[in-house]
Amino acid sequence: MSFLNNFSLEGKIALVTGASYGIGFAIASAYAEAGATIVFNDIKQELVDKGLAAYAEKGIKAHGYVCDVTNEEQVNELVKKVEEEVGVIDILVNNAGIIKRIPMCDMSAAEFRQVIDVDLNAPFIVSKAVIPSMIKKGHGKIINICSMMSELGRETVSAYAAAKGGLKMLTKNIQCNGIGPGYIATPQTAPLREIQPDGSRHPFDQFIIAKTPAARWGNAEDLQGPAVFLASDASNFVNGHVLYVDGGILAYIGKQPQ
Ligand code: NAP
Ligand code: GCO
Repeated sequence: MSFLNNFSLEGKIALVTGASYGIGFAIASAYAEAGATIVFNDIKQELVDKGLAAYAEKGIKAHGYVCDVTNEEQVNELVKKVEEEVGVIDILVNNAGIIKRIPMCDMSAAEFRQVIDVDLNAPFIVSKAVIPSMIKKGHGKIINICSMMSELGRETVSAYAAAKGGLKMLTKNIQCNGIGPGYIATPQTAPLREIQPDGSRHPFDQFIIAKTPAARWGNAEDLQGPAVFLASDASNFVNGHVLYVDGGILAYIGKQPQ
């Protein structure tokens, strides 16, 4: 049997949270191409419907559910429904996430808690809901979508960095790994790439291009290969690892002054 069969997700059921669009949608689409059945959730029915249509456009018959990942009751209900209607979840990607770009001294405790709730507490809640059936089945894979901010801070993302740093440590588990995307062009980073009134690129956009050895923003498709690897048998001996997919930013101290 070819070694490449280890990368197949044939016959697997994958739950990707918050995957109506963005990184989650790209990862779920790659999983479908690798043979998995796709299950995803979003907070609003209209977004679930939009997501179902987007998957259908790619020839993917996904299963979409409304569920707020911070709500333990809704999460337990989601997992129960998926197990009844689709089957036991083999692969969980904790992708759903938010960011609030507010300097720490201007951020309220409630805003801080909201980011921690979605980006750290929710991966714990969803993982806890799917693990029992994985244990019963004798296998399962969990992939946490961390961030470069699992390693670095920045003036306006202290809550997000705290959450993603915690998520990196929650990833230190068996058959659990993480992906740390760099700066990826999705709705979440759209404000950082807005064209300025004078038609110039956003200063942060220029900063990231200069800082990234690959000299570009990442796109969600850059994460598909790493995500399939971590969800497949090809990574069965890999545990607790965060795979950074960042165009080289974390590996590079910066251009030396001429
Ligand atoms: P995005 O475009 O903002 O999409 C986030 C998704 O999560 C949306 O579908 C959103 O649904 C959903 N979501 C948010 N809160 C939720 C909740 N409580 N329950 C259920 N779904 C919820 O973000 P993205 O750029 O695709 O990022 C996806 C993941 O990658 C996040 O964890 C993010 O932190 C991480 N990440 C992103 C980047 C980047 O540069 N883009 C880099 C590193 C890591 P709604 O639209 O209904 O809110
Ligand atoms: C920001 C960005 C980053 C990216 C990503 C980097 O405001 O700095 O949103 O946080 O989303 O997490 O890995």
